[in-house]
Amino acid sequence: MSSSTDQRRNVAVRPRNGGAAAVNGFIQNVSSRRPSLNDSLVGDVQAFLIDEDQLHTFDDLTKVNPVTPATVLKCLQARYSLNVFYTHAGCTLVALNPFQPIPDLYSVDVMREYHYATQPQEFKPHIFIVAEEAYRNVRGQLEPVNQSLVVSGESGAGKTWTSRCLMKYYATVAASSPAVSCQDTVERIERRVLDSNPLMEAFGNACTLRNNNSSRFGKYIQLQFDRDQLLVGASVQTYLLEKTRVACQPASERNFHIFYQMMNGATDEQRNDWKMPRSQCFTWLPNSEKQIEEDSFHETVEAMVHLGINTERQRQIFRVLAGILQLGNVSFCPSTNESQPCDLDERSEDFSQRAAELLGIPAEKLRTCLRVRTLQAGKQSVLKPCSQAECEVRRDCLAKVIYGRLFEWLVTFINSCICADTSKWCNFIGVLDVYGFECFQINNLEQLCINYANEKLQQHFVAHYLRAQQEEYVSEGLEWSFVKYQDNQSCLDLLEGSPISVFSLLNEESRLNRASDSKMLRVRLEKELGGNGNISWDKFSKVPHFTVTHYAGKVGYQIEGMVEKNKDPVPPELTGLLQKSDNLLLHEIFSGKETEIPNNKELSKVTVVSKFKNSLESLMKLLLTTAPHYTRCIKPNSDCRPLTFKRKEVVLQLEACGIVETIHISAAGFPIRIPFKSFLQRYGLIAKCSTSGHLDADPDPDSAGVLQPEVEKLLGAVLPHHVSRHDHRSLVHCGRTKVFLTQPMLDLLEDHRKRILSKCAFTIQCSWRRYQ
Ligand code: AD9
Ligand code: MG
Repeated sequence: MSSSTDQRRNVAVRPRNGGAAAVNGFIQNVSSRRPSLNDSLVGDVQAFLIDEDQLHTFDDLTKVNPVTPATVLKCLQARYSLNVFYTHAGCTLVALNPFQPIPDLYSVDVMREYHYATQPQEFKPHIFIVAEEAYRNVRGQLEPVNQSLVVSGESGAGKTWTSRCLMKYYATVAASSPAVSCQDTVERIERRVLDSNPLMEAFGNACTLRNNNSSRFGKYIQLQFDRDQLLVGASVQTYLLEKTRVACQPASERNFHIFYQMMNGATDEQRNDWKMPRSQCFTWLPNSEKQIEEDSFHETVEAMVHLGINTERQRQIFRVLAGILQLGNVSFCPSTNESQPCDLDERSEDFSQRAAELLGIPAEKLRTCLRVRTLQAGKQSVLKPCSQAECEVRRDCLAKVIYGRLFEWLVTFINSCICADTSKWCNFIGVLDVYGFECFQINNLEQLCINYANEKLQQHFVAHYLRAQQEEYVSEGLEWSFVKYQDNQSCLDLLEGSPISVFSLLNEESRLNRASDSKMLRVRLEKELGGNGNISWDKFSKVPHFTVTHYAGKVGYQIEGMVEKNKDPVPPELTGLLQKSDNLLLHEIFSGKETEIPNNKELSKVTVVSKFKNSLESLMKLLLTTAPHYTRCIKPNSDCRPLTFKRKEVVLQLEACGIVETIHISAAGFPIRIPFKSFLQRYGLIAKCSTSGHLDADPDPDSAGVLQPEVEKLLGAVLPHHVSRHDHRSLVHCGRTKVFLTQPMLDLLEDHRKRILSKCAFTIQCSWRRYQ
C-alpha cells in the first residue's frame, strides 16, 4: 500500500472545543456509545450473544455476533423500527431510507454537535460522522490527503439525498463567510455551491418507476478547501446524462423535471413568450398530471439567479426547452413516393413553425433538414429523402443533441461560478453520487451503462477495501485467515475486457454500420462470449436479449436499438443549422463543435460506451488518489413507503454489496494504520514521559527495523498492565513498517498524549508565573 494510503488511515485528531452539549438527543447516551477499550477486551473474550431485545443498541454491526445476513438484517430492522436509520458496518456506514422527512435529524444544531465533538465517533451513527471524519482527515497529520465520499445503493435508496446532506454539512461547518444566524449560515460561495444542486437536478433528474427524483446522470463534486479548511469553492464532473429520455420516456415515467416545472410554474407572459399556451398538450411530457415535490420552478429560477444566470440567459434557456417540446409534437406522414420527402402532418406545420422560432432557425430549413438527408459522394453532395421512421429518428436526434449540449453548457457555467482559483484551495473532499443499479422490465444501453458504473464502484470497494486490507495484513506479518468475498472482476471482464467483451463487440458492430446490427450483435455475443459464466440467454424469448449476472443481480438487456444508441449519430445538417441560430445560447453552444460525421475508425472511439468507459476510468484513477469513505444506502421497500421495512428486499441489497464480508473483515481488523515514524512523532512523548518506557532512538531514522523496537516499547508503556499479551494483540499490532490499531487503542493513546500535553502546559504556566 502506498504511503498516501498510510496517511489515509491516519486519524487526525483535532479537538475544536471541549465537546458539545446534547441537542435534540442525538448524542448517544453512555449505554449505547461505541465500545471503549474495556468493552472491546471483554468483547474479545466473551463473544456477544444475540439478545433480541438489545438488537437496536448495536451501533456497529461488527459487534453483532454471529455476523450472518440474518443477524445483520434483524439488527437493522430493530433499529429502523425505532427510527434509527444509520448503522456502522466497520469502515462503511449503512443508511436506511426512512422515506419521510425526519424532524431535526439534519438540523444545523446537529451538524454543530458532530463538528465540535472531540470524538464524533462516540455519537450516534450519522452521515455527519462520515462527513466530519473526512473533514478532519483532509488536512492529515503530516500532509494533506484528499478524501472521497462514495455513496452507493440502488435507485431510490437515498444517494442524492445523502450527497445533499454532506454538501450542506460542509457549507455550514466550513463556511468561509461569517455565520449570520443559526438558520442562515450559508452565504455567498456556500450558497452558490448548494444552489448547483436544485439546478442540476431540475435538468438531470426525472420521475422513474423507482424514484420520483431519479438522477439520470452521475456526478462527482469536489468541495475545495483552503489552508484554514474553509470551503472556498467546488467543481462538478458529470457522467453520461440519459438524454434519450428527452425524446422517449419509458412507460409510466416522465421527462426531465425542468419541462414540468416550466409548464406548472410559468406566468402567462412567459407562456406567451415560450409559445406554450395552457391548452397545448405535449407528446414529450407524459404523466404531467403527476405532481411531485421536485416540480418547483421557483426554486430552479432562484438557483439560476444566485448562480448569476441573468434574465436574458434564462429566457434563451427556456425558449430552447420550449422549442424542444414543440419539436416533439411534430409528426410525419408516410411518403407515397420514395423520391419525395414525407409530408408533415397538418398540425405539425404549426408545431415546426413554433419550434423553429424558439430555436432561432428558419422554419423551412428545419423542415428540410428533418426530412432530407445530405449524403457526401466525393466532393458532391446528394440529397436523399428520408422515410417516416428516419424523419422521426432525425427529430429525436435533434432534441437529444440540443438537450445534451445545453446540459453540458449548464455544468460548465456552474463550474465557472463555483470553482475557486487554483491558488486559493489546497485540498478537496469529493462526493460521488451516481445513478443506482437498475433493473426494469426492458433494459437497454442506458441501464447497461448505469449498471456498469455500479460494477466499477463495487470493484473499487472490493479492490480498495476488502482485498487491499487482507493483502496488507499478510505483507505486514499479521496472522490472518482470509475472509472470502464476492469479486466482481469477472463481470467487468465480460463487459469491458479486452480483446473480446460486450463493449468491444458493441463498438465493432457500431463501426461496421450493418443494416442487421441487432441480429449480428446477438449472434456474435453468443458465439464469442458464450463460454463466459456471467452472460446467458433465454432461448425461448421472442425479443433478442442477453442476461448479465451483476454483483447486484441478474439483468436482461434488450439488443434491439443498442447499436444505434451506442453510435448516437447526429446528422451534421442539423448541427450546422443550429450553429446559425439566432438564439445566442444555441449559437454559442454549437459553434466550434464538430459537425462532421466521424469516420469508421474514429467511431469506435467516440461511441457512447467508449466515452463512458474512459470517463469512468479517469474517475477511478482520481478516487484511488483519495482516502475513500463508503456509505451504502439501502432502500427498505421498493414502493417508497415511509418507515416500511421489507426483509427480503433489504437482505438482497445487503448481500449484493457484500456487507457481511465487510463486517467480517472490519471486525477482525485494525482500521487505523500509522507508519512507525509518524507514530513515534505523535506519541513518542508518551514514552519519554513515562517511567516504564524511554525512547532510545530518535524517530528520525527511516528504517522500520530501527523504529520497531521503539514502537513496541512505547506500546508497552501505554497498554494497561493487567491486560494479557493475547488481549494486547486484539487492540494493536506492530507490523513490519506500521502500527495497526483499533479505535479504542487510538483513543487510549490520544488520552495519554492529551494528559501529558496539559501537564506540560501547566508546568510552563507555573514557571511563567514564577518569572512574573
Ligand atoms: V437514483 O439512483 O438517483 O434513482 P437515489 O439518488 O439513491 O436514487 P434519492 O436520494 O433520490 O435516491 O432518494 C429517494 C427519495 O427517498 C428522496 O426523494 C426522499 O424522498 C427519500 N429519502 C432518501 N433519503 C432520505 C432521508 N435520509 N430522509 C428522508 C429520504 N427521506
Ligand atoms: Mg440520485
